[in-house]
Amino acid sequence: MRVIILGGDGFCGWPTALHLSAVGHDVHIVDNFSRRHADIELEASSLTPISPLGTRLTAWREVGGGEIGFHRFDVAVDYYQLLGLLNDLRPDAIVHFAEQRAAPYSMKSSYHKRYTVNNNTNATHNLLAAIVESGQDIHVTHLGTMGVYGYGTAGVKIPEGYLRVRMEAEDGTHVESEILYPTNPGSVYHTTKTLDQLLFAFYNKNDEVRVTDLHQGIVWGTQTPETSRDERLINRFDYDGDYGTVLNRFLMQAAIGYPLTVHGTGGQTRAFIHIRDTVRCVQLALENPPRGGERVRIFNQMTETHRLIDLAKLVSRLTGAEINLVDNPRNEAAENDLRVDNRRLLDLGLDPVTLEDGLLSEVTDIAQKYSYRCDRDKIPCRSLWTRRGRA
Ligand code: NAD
Ligand code: USQ
Repeated sequence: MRVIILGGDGFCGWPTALHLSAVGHDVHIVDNFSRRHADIELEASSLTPISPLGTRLTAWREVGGGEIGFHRFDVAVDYYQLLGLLNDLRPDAIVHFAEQRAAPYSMKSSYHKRYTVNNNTNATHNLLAAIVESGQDIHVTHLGTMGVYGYGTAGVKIPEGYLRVRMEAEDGTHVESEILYPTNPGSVYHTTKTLDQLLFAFYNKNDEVRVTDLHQGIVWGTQTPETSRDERLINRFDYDGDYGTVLNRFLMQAAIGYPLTVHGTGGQTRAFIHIRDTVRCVQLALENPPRGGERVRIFNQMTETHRLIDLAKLVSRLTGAEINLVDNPRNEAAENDLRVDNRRLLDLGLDPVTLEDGLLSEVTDIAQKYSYRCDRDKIPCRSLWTRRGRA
């Protein structure tokens, strides 16, 4: 299958590109390096020493992985380059990772809010409009987020995208329907993912664009079998207060003896998935596409849920790290339950990597090995979106 990967230089996109290439697909990356530019803006960098994309692609060729194409442009701006690429390559599928993905970054200032909305909404809309204008039947697989649902479920398992509802009509009879699960985003970033959902629903209804939307939890871990094949292929590992996600931050903090930064009481429950499962899930979604005319397919791409305080205790048990309950910089519920239906990817054959399997090796193989590259000043979360901190 010929696959274009939008955002293929990023944390999820790079290992996905290698994995799809390794299993025999013809892969082409599109990226504008906005994530690398954000590192320059934030004066932060990946804990792991990532190579320039050209070096990565040469290394992949040299280890026998094959040719991966690269096209540098901004999907949110360069519409005619995108359309031209679709007409040249005539791909079977496009995987869409090309969005600004950090909630704290999206809440830093009005500039960051506007950038995130412009970038994410226009990237998704340009993609859909270009597919329609190209006249091709291309399957879009999009990386969405569990955060579109919000994290409070009143004890109900979050279904995969759609909610069955029963409404009372004026004559007292009942009408049943399935609607998109009501959105409840917690940041400007998460809000853009709810806007994406509406764009997909419209283009699917109006133009029969085939879409799989993967509502992914927090990704942890760094390497996949392919990125481990040569140090030039190493994946990025973000630990700074804007882009670092919670479990990878805890692992790095444990490795350098920095008390684990639990926001508030740590009663927040979130969904998690290992990066090795991310790449497999994308493969499963691509190789099992929706039929023509099928509504947008939504899979909950997560494998475990955990309370943050329990995660911190687990990391502390494994490493002896101290736990520090810090003021929560975010406007979010202090505690929540989270139960999630994820049967559809399991039914397609996903065999999850569990936290218990992978945590310790992640601390030793990655976090400790590269701890000399850590800048401790970049660890605190300085993006505040509580009322007291609003700019
Ligand atoms: P990332 O920032 O590492 O990668 C995104 C890539 O897209 C970067 O290489 C960036 O340069 C590129 N990009 C962004 N805007 C672009 C544009 N307009 N044109 C061209 N390229 C552009 O992020 P990631 O962690 O790999 O996340 C990828 C996707 O997965 C995101 O959409 C994110 O919302 C979703 N996701 C990530 C996680 C996670 O924990 N990392 C969890 C759930 C969902
Ligand atoms: N948190 C801490 N300590 C830290 C960092 C974070 O307690 O040092 C807390 C946050 O307050 C929050 C939770 O951990 O309650 C998760 O924060 P996070 O930064 O790990 O994840 P989040 O902001 O939700 O975003 C990440 C990705 C995003 C993706 C999302 C999936 O950056 O792209 O969409 O996870 S989900 O969380 O399921 O919505």
